[in-house]
Amino acid sequence: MRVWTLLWTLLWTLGLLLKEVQTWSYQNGIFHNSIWLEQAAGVYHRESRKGRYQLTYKEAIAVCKYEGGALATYDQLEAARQIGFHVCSAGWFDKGRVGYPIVKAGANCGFGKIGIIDYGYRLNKSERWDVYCYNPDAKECGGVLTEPERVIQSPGFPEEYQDEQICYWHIRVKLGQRIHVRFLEFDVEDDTDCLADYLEIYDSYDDVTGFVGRFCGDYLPYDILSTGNVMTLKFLSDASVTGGGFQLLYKAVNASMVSHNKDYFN
Ligand SMILES: [Ca+2]
Repeated sequence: MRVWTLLWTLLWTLGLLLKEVQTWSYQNGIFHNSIWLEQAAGVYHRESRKGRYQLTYKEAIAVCKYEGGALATYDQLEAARQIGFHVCSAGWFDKGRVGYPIVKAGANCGFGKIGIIDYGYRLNKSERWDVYCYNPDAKECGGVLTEPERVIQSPGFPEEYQDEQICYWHIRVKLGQRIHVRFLEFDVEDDTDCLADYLEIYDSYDDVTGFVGRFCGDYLPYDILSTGNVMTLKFLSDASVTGGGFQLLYKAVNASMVSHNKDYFN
């Protein structure tokens, strides 16, 4: 009897998972939900706050350690790759090795190969790359949001946010819907080009494609409407000077209604 109950629960969970998977997006045959996969496998990709390929080996170790993790091993990276983790950026991983995980062969990435594209153990640890970290218990602010309507706030709001925050919010509403974002309050350390603290918005389910804008200062950004049913928000604060934070409201709107120029918030 107990075996049947167990089996039933297992099948049910599997069914739910499969149902979920169907709603996620494939792009060029690649399972493009790397963030969820990152969480599932505990492996994730980070670049320096200064941009791509800026981390020495020592700095790469510090990035992972800061978030409570460690450099991913080759096996961890490969395990993540096998469930679809695909990133087209070379990063440090365990023992001073550099490479990146490729799921689908492409001319512009991975030399047309699939697997871990392995640059090997680097003799020069001052070379600058991104990094692959491993932390199955990573607890960050942000999350995956599927509600049709919700308020998103900077960590600790209405208190000031703290230094050294990294948050990712991935919004996914129903297929055929779009996401309308309205800012309610906004006060993020002001800086030319928003290099210190910022909120970035992507019209996609990752922070790789569909860049919409980077915001800081205390002007309320304009409303934003996604083109599809997914959106990503990334908030980052550096080591000093904070601000009041931000609060915004997103709402799912039916794509067919958008052309009527309605104000969905009234
Ligand atoms: Ca700051």
